[in-house]
Amino acid sequence: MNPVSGYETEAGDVVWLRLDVAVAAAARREAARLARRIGMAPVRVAEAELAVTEAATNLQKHARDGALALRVTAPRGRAALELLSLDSGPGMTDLGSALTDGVSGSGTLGVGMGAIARFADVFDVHSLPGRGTALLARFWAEDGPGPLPDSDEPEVAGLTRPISGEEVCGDTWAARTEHGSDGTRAVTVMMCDGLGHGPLAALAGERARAAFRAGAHRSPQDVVRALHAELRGSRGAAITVARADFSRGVVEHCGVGNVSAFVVGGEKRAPLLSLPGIVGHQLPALRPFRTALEPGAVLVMHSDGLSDRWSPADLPGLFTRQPTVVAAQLLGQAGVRRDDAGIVVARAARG
Ligand SMILES: [Mn+2]
Repeated sequence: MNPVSGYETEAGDVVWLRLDVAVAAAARREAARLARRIGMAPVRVAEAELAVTEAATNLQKHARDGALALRVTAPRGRAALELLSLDSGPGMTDLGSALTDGVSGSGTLGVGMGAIARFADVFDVHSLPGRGTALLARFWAEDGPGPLPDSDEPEVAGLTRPISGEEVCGDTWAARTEHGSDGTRAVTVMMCDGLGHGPLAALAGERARAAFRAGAHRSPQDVVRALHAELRGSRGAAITVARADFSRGVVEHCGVGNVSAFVVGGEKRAPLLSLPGIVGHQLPALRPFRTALEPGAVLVMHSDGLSDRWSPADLPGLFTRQPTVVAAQLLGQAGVRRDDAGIVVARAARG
């Protein structure tokens, strides 16, 4: 295949805000700071601030437990501010009315969600009644045409969250899409769990991302070998690299250490096996694995900061949502607090 276009994307800094009395003010301040950093026009900054404040107030009033995440991303090379809201219930039982301002005033999380949806350039939400809601609102840095170029490229997004008490995260991800001249659409994705947590684990993750960037157009096995060389002398990491070729319907992957990876299709998930070892310390004999990728299937890879005991059947409707919402909802439902957490999700473009 001869890639003629594509883009790289990777984990960046995520500002996590836990629920407390000051969450709305803190979220607003942080949103304004990030929005200005990417050159957003003042009027648009004010709108983003309003949406973020609304989301924070909603969580504070109605959620049992929850968090907001704010970050700068660049999906397909276009800078944006992203707001994610996660909660563990009660959740919205009626999304339809929740999206209509003033209709669902009866103490659900839906209050004001219509306002957030209207302000955002991209809005998506998934709710599990009684269990939790994940909401995404994206604000482009610059006004521009609605549809993105190359909209038939695969979609990929991830999310990381440090262990409680740490500022930096040892889990990280990176992805590179390929848009071949022969019409192929593929994405190569890395999930990396730097051993332990804190700055040294984060450093291993940084080195892994740099090596991944440098390793374009290689097979997953060769990328893992390159990562192994780059991570010598570091903490070491568990890493899975997978190349999902949506045109040919196949995933090729290579995993070393404890990263969970699945192809999810319908109510089933097929695990992508990894080999024992530590990237940077001890590499086993690598061999390629191939797994079928049915139309509509989604690739999910996450660290052990999420329990791997989730089931697609328990998450109805989730795997048709935006990859960011899939990642956020899975983190909310399966995340553990005693470790760094990282997840990345890739899917074919939806026509
Ligand atoms: Mn871990």
